[in-house]
Amino acid sequence: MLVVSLLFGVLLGGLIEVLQFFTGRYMEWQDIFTDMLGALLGFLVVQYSRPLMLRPMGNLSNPVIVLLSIIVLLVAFYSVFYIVKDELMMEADFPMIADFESEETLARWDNEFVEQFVIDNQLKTEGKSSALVEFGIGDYPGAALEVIYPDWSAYTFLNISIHNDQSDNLDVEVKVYDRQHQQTGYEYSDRFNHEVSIKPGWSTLQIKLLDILNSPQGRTMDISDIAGFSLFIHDPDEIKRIHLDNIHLSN
Ligand SMILES: [Ca+2]
Repeated sequence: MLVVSLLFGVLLGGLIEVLQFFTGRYMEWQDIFTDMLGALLGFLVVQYSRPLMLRPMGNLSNPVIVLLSIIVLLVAFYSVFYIVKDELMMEADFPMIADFESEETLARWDNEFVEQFVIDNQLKTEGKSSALVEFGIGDYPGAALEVIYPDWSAYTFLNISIHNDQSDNLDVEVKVYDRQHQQTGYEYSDRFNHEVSIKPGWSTLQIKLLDILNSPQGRTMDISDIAGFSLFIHDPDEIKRIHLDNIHLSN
């Protein structure tokens, strides 16, 4: 029973990870481990509740086991459904990359290295809302969009609306990289880095995709297989805030 539970967890977890990989998400072994732990926990719950059951273990006519199996299946299939739905939404919105119109799209970002990354309805250049990003004190606080539509080859410019909430200029760095960059170890010379000084208030940053294409040393970036985009600042000595909106490609 334990072996079956673990295998079931690993298989389902693996299926989700493979699906994420093929749709542009990262394969995270940590997630498979979490799925395994979930399966183990499910097994322990079944074991622990065995004395309370009316029928003996080991057959599918046991209502507790059937119920638990249904719950596990529903959770697993909800994850798959959620990923597919988000991928379709991302594809439909493209060449809009991030418009910050819904809370759920924030899940595409890695916001581990910022103090705050929330939808804000006060400031915006597009739609009803933007994202408030708060950078804490540290070496390179920043936010990275890691679930991204990869094929930028039909476009000429990357456009980003940035609101500098401070009353003096703020130096912001933009980073763009392709899948090969991830696979070869995130070398600084192998990605697009662009530092820009943003004046107080709204600015529209327009970056030529040709510059991104030619940025890696010794090769051209695969503009049809973009894997990530991030915004960060260097070593702030106090908390800095910006608003982000309308990150999109254009011709
Ligand atoms: Ca917006």
